[in-house]
Amino acid sequence: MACTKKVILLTGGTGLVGQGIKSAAEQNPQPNEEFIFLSSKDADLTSREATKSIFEKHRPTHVIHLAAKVGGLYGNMRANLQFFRINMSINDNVLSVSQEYGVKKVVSCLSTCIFPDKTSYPIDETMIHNGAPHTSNYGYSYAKRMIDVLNKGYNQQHGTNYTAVVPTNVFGPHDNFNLEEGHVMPGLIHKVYKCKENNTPLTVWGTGSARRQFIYSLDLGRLFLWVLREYQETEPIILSVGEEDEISIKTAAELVAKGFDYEGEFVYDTTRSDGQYKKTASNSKLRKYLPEFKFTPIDEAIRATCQWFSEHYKKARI
Ligand code: NAP
Ligand code: GFB
Repeated sequence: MACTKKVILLTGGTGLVGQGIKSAAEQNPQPNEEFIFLSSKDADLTSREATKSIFEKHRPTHVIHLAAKVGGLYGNMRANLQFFRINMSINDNVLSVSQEYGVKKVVSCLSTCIFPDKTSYPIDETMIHNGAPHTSNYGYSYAKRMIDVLNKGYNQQHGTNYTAVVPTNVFGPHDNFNLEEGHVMPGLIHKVYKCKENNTPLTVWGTGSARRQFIYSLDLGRLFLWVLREYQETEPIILSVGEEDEISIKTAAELVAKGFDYEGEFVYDTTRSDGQYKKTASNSKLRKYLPEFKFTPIDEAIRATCQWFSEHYKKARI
């Protein structure tokens, strides 16, 4: 029996995570799936009218909702208000218009930084609303938590099938390598690339002792497709490597140096904040579903991203 055609609209499809899903879909295509990868140039989703017209144009049956104002620790600390307001309007427009256009399934993207800062570890999916997030990114975090609230409301009152995934820190090709706005992994990759070129020491911001779990965008892309195709729950699911794979920022910097065969000196700028010390997340719910899923070894994934950055330096977001 022929499978019904799926028209899958990816908001924020041109970014790091969107392009990770694109690679995964190209590696494992399904004949009944058509993907549309949107950028903000196709439609500014803070505008309800623009959101409606892009849905009118593509008439999606499924939505992967990634579009957001996204940034690293220092970008968030400078603009919590904008992170809250812009993401609140994007999320409300996309979910309400999805309901209006009868979209069968929406998979939205949260982040492990939204969990309470003062918590027991490891963090799991039941803890999303158990207390205030870290002060460095409360704007982004509360706006993301409201996606979970919106999902519950639409599912209860309109019988929709809206769910969400919760990745840890993501890295890979097509990331934002801007030093002030971007995340730590692309920041370190951009810095080491320049330090190697200029034969200068690497400055790591903060003490280097903070700890993070990092997921490669291509692995996250494969997991997103599994959620779209197989995951039937409306409750969120954490998409992450295991707790045992959590590393310090110092180790992340050492792995990036190895990725570029850089042997220069490391300097720690402790005038810069460490942000949240850790946000150790459990992936046991994911492992119940996918016990055999293989994550790309982090040194391999970092070396591949260093190579991508070297090859795309001129066109990359820096
Ligand atoms: P990204 O690389 O910065 O991409 C953001 C995407 O959103 C781009 O396609 C951008 O379009 C689009 N966008 C931004 N503002 C928009 C607007 N007003 N209207 C329409 N589209 C807009 O971000 P990312 O890292 O891939 O993040 C994707 C999702 O993953 C986000 O929801 C983020 O919260 C989540 N996430 C990311 C991480 C991480 O470590 N990066 C971790 C956990 C969760 P343009 O290309 O036109 O700018
Ligand atoms: O990825 P990142 O910017 O954000 O990581 P968070 C910040 C950690 O890396 C801090 C250290 O401990 C910094 O001191 N660090 C060292 C650096 N060198 C650098 C560098 O060159 N650039 C950056 N950016 N950091 C974000 C949230 O938190 O996590 C976002 O603010 C989002 O909202 C994201 O959720 C996934 O991991 O601290």
